[in-house]
Amino acid sequence: MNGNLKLAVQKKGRLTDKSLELLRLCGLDIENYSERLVVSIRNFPLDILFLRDDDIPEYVQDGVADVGIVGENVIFEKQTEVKIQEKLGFGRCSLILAHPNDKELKEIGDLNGKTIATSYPRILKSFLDKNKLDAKLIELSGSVEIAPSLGVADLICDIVSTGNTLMMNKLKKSFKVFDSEAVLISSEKEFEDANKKVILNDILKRIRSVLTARTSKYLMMNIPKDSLEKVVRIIPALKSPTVLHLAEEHLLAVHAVIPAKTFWDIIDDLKAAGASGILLLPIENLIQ
Ligand code: PRT
Ligand code: ZN
Repeated sequence: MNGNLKLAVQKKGRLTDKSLELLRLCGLDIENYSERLVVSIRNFPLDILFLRDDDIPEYVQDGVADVGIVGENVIFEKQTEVKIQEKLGFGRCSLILAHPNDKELKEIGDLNGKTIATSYPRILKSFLDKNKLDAKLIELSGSVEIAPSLGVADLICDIVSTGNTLMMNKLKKSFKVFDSEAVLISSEKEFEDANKKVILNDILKRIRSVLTARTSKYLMMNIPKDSLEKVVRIIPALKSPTVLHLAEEHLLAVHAVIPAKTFWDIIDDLKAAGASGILLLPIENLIQ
């Protein structure tokens, strides 16, 4: 026991690289971790435990790990008692019901009497119960998408992100069961070691700063002095823009942090107001 916060991360899979990238952006110096079960961070009181994603909710619930990064789909399937501390904005996917292209499914009631193959029996069962549906459930641990063509099931209930797997297996989406993304979880119970709470709050503060920075950009431009009022009205800045004098007297430089997605909506208005030399830069961290 070294007093470090123990964070469980998927050992090898879709969430591994993104989880480690997020931690690196939080300033954590992660050494080469290949094939190691536990890695201690040199410049932060944190140990990373590399585990199968299916085990992470239970390990966090039982206190083997203090916190973990895992998909919401796994948490709900495992029905563990854990607290979601932060949604992390990656690993986005949906659990959906799909059926062969040449079949029809008009309304949700048409699921009655059907056979559905899935690796998510608990989530599917609660969806069926909530909608008062009576369908037969077949649990498969993988390759769920081939179940209809093998004649094993009428439908599947599986994770989809791009939809390519459905297309390649001639399947069509019918109903969405739920949306998922990677989240940071902790146990429902308070930590016994108060210092771990301090470490968790520090890492959460850093994660939130990285996440806000991802959706924000730094906008810079030069404008004619007399356009200032107009330009300030156009910019959807998070805080009041910075205005700087330039060597050329009739010009001003304006800098602002804006929500990234608004850039293309305001660019024409900025140009019409006389803005020139417009630059949009990424932000690594943003402390509000
Ligand atoms: O070995 P371990 O048990 O740790 O990993 P795993 O194989 O169980 O999980 P992994 O690495 O495949 O996925 C980890 C997590 O990533 C999942 O629990 C989800 O939260 C999330 N995620 C995001 C996905 C997908 N996108 C995804 N597309 N998980 C699985 N898929 C699979 C899906 O099951 C289907 O087979 O990809 C296929 C569909 O993808 P598209 O792009 O063709 O629609
Ligand atoms: Zn898994």
